Amino acid sequence: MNKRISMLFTIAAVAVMGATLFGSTYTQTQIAGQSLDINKMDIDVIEQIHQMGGLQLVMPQAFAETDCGALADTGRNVVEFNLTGESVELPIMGGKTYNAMTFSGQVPGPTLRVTQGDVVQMTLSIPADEVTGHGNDMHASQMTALAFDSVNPGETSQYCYIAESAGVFKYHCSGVHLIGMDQHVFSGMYGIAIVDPANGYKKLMVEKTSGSGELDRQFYDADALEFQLQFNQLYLTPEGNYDAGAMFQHHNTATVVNGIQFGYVPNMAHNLLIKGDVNKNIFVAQPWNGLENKQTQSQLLYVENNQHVRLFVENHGNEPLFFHIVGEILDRVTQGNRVQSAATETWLLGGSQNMIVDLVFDEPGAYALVNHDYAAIYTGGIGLFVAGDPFGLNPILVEKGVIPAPVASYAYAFGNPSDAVPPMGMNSIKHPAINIHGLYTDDVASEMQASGDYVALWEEIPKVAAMLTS
Ligand SMILES: [Cu+2]
Repeated sequence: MNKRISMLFTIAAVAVMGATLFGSTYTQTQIAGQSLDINKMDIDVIEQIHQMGGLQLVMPQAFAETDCGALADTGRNVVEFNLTGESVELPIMGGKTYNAMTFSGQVPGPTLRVTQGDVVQMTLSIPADEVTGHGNDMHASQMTALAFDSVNPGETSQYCYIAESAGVFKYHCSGVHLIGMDQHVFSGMYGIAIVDPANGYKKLMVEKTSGSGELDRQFYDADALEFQLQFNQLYLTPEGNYDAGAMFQHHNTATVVNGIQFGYVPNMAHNLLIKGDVNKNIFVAQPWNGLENKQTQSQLLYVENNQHVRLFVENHGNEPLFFHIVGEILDRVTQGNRVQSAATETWLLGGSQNMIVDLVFDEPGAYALVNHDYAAIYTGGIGLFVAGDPFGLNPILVEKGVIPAPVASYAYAFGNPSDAVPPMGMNSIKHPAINIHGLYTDDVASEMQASGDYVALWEEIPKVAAMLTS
């Protein structure tokens, strides 16, 4: 496309966006008819504006930044990020389903992980039978929002950008020309991009007092066991449809972590291990208890004691997130690539805000991560980390042959939930095993199982139970 035509399209697109944002009395037909018919535009007028410097207003650099070929030619590392926009039915608490919209059949969408300076090549495909168009606004990019315009069913669109800033960044559907963006996001079309700092993460310093009461600084290597925790709300009618009225009044019907209410709490297998009875719950709320839930059976987050743990946390919701871990102190909070706090009890994230939490779990035990808004806790905004072997299970697991030798965390026996584990980055400690857990369609879960990289606990738990009771 030559530059003049590009500019014309850009001007037209600005008009469309302006009309969509501010001109609520316009119909889409009027907008399209008015702004996209370049044959009726006065080329001389455009040229005059150009000579006056007026086109600076539409950020000419954006042409280069969205040009995938030009960016690839710079020699930078190019990372492809392919997404499909599809509406599906997914389970919610209480045995029902809701009408979800997803990136690639899962909520949240797949996590993108790149290094600062990489080129991201984002491709969004919408199947021909999809009921609506979808867009994708990636907050890790710094380019004109025009590139995020929606893609129609049966079509594919692509844009490229350089991930210039390190940190955690939301991406989300931008609706159909911004219309319905709220519905699409709260129905599940959100995810994160993690941009690792070009020079890697920093080692962690934890300041404590030693046994004699002396001030003591302990240092942990930059490599860490990593988790991702994405908070959001659901606004649903009893029939499982998006309830815009509830959203406008901030009356959410559920708080979700990685798409699920109470997704990281014990299940019947944990009941059996700790209480000796699958029916004796060990936690106040265990709504995803049974094997029949398959990939949505609740699972716990396992860490070792004295291990550097790094959490990538994003608040996708309309409500504030008061992130707290019961029984722990957040040893370091980083936003972007700058430390914001050390040794803080709770950190506040507003809507579409994120942070990286570094911490060490010193003592064996169960530690609840919460949104310390009590309404959020009781509607699902809680999950459990289990550090070390607080229940003294190592001897019995070894004796019964579940594991060959004592382990530093239960992750070695059962794995950590896949939806809480981000892709590996430059300072990632590999999880001992990863189990299939998440708000996935059955197709997504089947593909993960077929890959052989993940443990399907709904098949393994009966085998472990048989070993334990033999
Ligand atoms: Cu959408």
